[in-house]
Amino acid sequence: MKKNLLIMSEMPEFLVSLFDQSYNTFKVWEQRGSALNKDKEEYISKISQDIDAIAVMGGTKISAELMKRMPNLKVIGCYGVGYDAIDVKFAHTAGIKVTNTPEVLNDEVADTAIALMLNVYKKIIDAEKFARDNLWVNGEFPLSRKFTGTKLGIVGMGRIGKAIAKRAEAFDCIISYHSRNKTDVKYQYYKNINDLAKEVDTLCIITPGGKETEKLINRTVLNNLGKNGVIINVARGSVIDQDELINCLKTNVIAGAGLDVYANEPNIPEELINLKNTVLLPHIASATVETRNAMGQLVFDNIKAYFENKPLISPVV
Ligand code: NAP
Ligand code: 8YV
Repeated sequence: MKKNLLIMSEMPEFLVSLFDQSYNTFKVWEQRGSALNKDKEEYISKISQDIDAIAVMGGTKISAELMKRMPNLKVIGCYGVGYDAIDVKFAHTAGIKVTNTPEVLNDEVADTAIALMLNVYKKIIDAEKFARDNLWVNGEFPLSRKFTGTKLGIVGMGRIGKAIAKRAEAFDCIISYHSRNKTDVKYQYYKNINDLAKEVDTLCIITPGGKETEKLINRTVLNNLGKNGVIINVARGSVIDQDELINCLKTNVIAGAGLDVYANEPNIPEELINLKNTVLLPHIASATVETRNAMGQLVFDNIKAYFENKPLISPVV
């Protein structure tokens, strides 16, 4: 008998069609009416008793309350490596397996981090607009800053942190890092994030989100990074104190920021949008056809493995 799969948020067509072939699918995002949340809520209430599995985008919250309403729920497939939106602690106590999509997106996210660095330093986006607006006829575009050879501090030397470091080596960056534990890399380790911030030109954030890392990048870290310093965030908006970041960018306490993630997505504060020293992306670090396909396949394969009593490919432990 086919299992019942609740798809919480809109997912790529190929993945939905794979799911449609193997499961009875229930698509929450299609429940659009005048009162969106009320419609979704009523829909979930009608089917919750029968749900065996959930597939969900990384940004969609899966709370303990929601899981408690699904007595048959066995497995949650998260379409993303970051699972901070899922109450994993509760899931584990309730015997619900959680899977995520590590490794397959390392290259993509690292490429995006480097793209943000190059864009903040070399002002590529501003220069492109300048050329397109035909302003060159009035004079040269102002000089920007050299990225090659700068000191890069990576906060979170995990799978993606290492992929960023590998790329930064090609730019002759002097690389160092902070995480809670020293790891097996040749780069200089800083136990104290403020010591790292004092030392580097760029701080690139690539830790998980959630309570443990909330506002890890606070006013003190930004002060220590200093007036020539650049922040790059491809982790989660929660890792930076966003209000302090805005204050520091406005008053030139730091030089600039390249951001893919924000405190309250999909909302980007007007103040950040109006700043000239920011490069802003709409959480697209992993968003290419190739990488999203690989992530989708992994979500599918994990849920399939569960129902075939095979070992999960990438369980969250
Ligand atoms: P990972 O391999 O688990 O690496 C995480 C790193 O962060 C580790 O070095 C870990 O080291 C460090 N860390 C964890 N908690 C910390 C803390 N409290 N303070 C300092 N360092 C801490 O994860 P990954 O695969 O590289 O992914 C990292 C994160 O990137 C994901 O969780 C996700 O939030 C984000 N991400 C964003 C996008 C995007 O689209 N923007 C895409 C993919 C991933 P220790 O345990 O030693 O501290
Ligand atoms: C996804 C991400 O875009 O993997 C992650 O942690 O943030 C991104 O790759 C996000 O999870 C939406 O599904």
